[in-house]
Parts: sequence; structure tokens; C-alpha cells
Amino acid sequence: MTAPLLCERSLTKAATAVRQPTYDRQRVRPGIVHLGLGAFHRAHQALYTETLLERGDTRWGIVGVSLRERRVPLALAAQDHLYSVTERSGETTASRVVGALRGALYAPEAMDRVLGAIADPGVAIVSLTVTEKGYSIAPAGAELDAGDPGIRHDLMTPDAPRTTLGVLAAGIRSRSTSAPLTVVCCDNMQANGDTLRKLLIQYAEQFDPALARRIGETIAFPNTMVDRIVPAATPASLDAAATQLGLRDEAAIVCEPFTQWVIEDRFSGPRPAWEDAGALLTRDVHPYEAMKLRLLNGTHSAIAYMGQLRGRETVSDAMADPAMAAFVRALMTEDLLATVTVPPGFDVHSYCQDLLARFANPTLAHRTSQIATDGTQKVPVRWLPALRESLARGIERPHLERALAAWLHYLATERSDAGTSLVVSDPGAPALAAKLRGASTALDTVQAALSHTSVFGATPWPQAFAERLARHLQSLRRHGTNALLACPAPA
Ligand code: CS2
Repeated sequence: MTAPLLCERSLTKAATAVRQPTYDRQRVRPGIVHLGLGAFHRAHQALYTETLLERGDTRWGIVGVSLRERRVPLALAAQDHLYSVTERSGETTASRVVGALRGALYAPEAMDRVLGAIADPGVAIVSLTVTEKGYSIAPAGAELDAGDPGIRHDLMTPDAPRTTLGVLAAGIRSRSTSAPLTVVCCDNMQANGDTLRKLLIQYAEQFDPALARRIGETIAFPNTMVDRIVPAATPASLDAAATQLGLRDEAAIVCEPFTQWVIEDRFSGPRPAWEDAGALLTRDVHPYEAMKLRLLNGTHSAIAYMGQLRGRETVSDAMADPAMAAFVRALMTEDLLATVTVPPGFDVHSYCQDLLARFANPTLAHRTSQIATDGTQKVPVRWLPALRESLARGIERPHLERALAAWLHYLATERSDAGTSLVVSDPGAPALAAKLRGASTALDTVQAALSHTSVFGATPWPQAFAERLARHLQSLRRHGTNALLACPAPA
């Protein structure tokens, strides 16, 4: 028998161990508009906010907006905007139902309501998780990609936008100038708040210079570091959640117990006391952000591309592969760690040990194919700054260089070591892959990649570096990843 659908009325039928909202949801007013209603937001920022609602601060209900994906807002609307989060690790499983969402809008069909929500003077925060590619950014230079078709469309019809920047700008334009606003970017980008501010101003300048000035002068864009491993839902994860809940939840999330949020304390107007829910409000997020982007996300991307080439479906499968586990540990604790500035008083060695344990969590089924998406956006943030800085000081990063060669090989061949075809999901990949495939020798291929400036930047890369990458690529072509992983790292 199928379990009843999760909604206000069916809550009484939820399994007794499942935590439920104890506050009166009817009293909660919308104070936050969130763009990007994916699993990450619902398992991360929404839970910090849920804690504040539980403590009686009813100002911070969330209106969630999905810019592209229709399934989740529809599912949420059918469930009175309730959904569950199940944390899993080893033998431990804990589920809760979250009530913080007060609306779930699918932007293409509800643009007036989306813009109205952003303009609502009761709303003090617009937060975002739209993924790296959701910002119409040319990643290497962190500038607005003026050629982006969505941006070109929005500049023609700024009041009927479809991009993130277009929606934000149109919402702000219809908002009273006397209502202060803070925009909280929660995507994995360097200086994410500063970057979004710059992009939004660049966009607004092209059709409304007064709006651009207003954004620059009155709206705060704190930088943030967000962390929680939240695999995309699968039929199996939805079934597992239903078993836990005793209710069917089409928006259920299964994730790890760990969560971290570091936010720059720079707001314009009122803000939720997220620190009461465990967030760290600080003057300088940069060291946390660089550390997390490199050690966690940088290693994750290497696991994803190597894992895809080696037929490892999930991160924990990859970590159970001894050759990969050794490579991953060395990449993180030798190459990447050497490039980060550790926040004062922070125990980075236990941070690394914890990361390795989090990656090995076998109950999560975090697919390497998920992390492998959008490499042309991720690699310039996660790997290239560490490589640039190291090479400028004459230092080689043997594992990171091998990971980069593996990514190029993955893009060029779209095949695993065993010859199975791989699905590359990255709108920026075809242009780069075409250049890779158009070259003949390994060195030509590497040169073709390094001259793809939207990913690798305009500053030339050292010839010796290109030659090392070419040797790794050659080794991959001949012997697959085994040879590359077995290569002793130069002293
Ligand atoms: C992952 C991240 O998909 C990816 O690229 O590296 O989503 C990662 O799981 C989170 O940033 C962890 O906080």
C-alpha cells in the first residue's frame, strides 16, 4: 500500500521518530525570497531558518523560486510546501519535516508573483543557490558573459526576464527604495557575494544606470561559505525517505549530518539571527571559502572525473578503490592543503580527516556524475587558482596536474577506461571538447585547452606545465587511469 502524501493534514500519520514543526505556520510571514529551490537550499539555509522559526521569530518564512525546474515547486505545492530532510551516516538516520517554505513558485509561469515577492517590503533577504552556471558568468575572469543568450534576451525585455540576474534586477527595480535589502549568494564561487554584486551591476548598467547605482550603493551582498553534501534525489532516495517518514514525500532530501555556514556580517537592514542556528557570522569569509572550495570541492571534482573514468558510480565507491583513495588523500592533504590560508585557530588537519570520512560515507550514494557536471564553471574556481599561484612560485602540484589531465581526457573521449560511454553535462564543454578533439598530439591537445580563455584565462601557462600535462594525457590515452594513479609523485 502506498503511504499517504506528506501535507499538513497527513502529518499526524508521520512516524513518531520524525521531528515536525512545532510552531504555527499560519503566523509565519515571508521575509526571505530564495532563488534556486534545489535540494541544497532545502537541506541547508532553509534548515537554519527553520530553527529560528522554531524559536518563535516568525518574520522569516521563505518564498522559494525555481527558475528552471518545474517538478520540485509543483511537488511542494501539493504538499503545503512541507518536505523532509533525512540525515544519514553509518547506522544513524534522523528525519524531520521542515515548514519554513511559505511558497514555491516556478518562475516561467509565475513571474509577476516572483517579482512581487522580491519587491515586498516585508522581505529583507533574497538568497540564491542557482549553481555556478546560473550567474551568466564568464568563469575565468568572473565577468558578465554579455554573449549569454539569456542575458541578451533579458536586456531586450528587462521586465520579463528569465535569467537569475534579470529576475533579481527586475525585482529590485520594482521595490521601494526605502526598503533595505540584502542579497545572500550561497553558491560555490570565489567571493560569491562580491562577484554577484559586480555581475548584477554590470547587467543593470546596460539598461538602467540609476538602478545599477542603487544596487551598488544600497544593497549588501555578504560573501558566504556553505557546506553540506546533498546528493540529488533518486527514486531510491525518495523510497528510503518514505519508509522513514511513513509518508510519501516527492520533495524528500537525504543528506549527510554535517552542515556549515559562514556568512560575512554585512547586511543592509534586518536579518535572521542565523548565528542562533549554528551559522558563523564573521568579518572575513575569504579564508573559509578558499579552504572549502579547494579542499572539499577541489577534491570532489577530482573524485568525479577520475571516478567517472574508472567506472565508480558514487563518491563512496571511489573512496573504496584503494588507488583512488590514496590519490585523493594526497591531492587534498599535500597539493591542495599547501595552497590554502587556514583561518586563525582552525584545525585544518582534522578538517581534512573529516572530509575524507564524509566522502567515504557509504549511505549517501552521491553520484560522481552529479559532481562532474559543469566542469567548465567549477574547474576555474576549484583548481586553477591553486595551480596558478603554485606555478607562479615555481611549484608543481603533481596530483592536481594529473586531475586536470583526467578532466581533459574525460571531455575529449567521453569514455571510461573500460570503454563505456559517459554523459558529459556541461553547457560550456562542447566548445572546449571540440578544440581538444581537433588537436593531434597530446601536447597540441593541452595547448588547445590552455588557450581556451573562457576557462583557462588569458594569462599564458608555463610551457613546462603544459608538457607535464601532455605526458599525463598520453599516459591516460595509452593505459587509462591506473597508470596515472600509480605514477610516483615527483619529490
Ligand atoms: C559538489 C558540491 O556537486 C558538486 O560540485 O562538489 O555540491 C558539494 O557537495 C558541496 O559544495 C558540499 O558542500
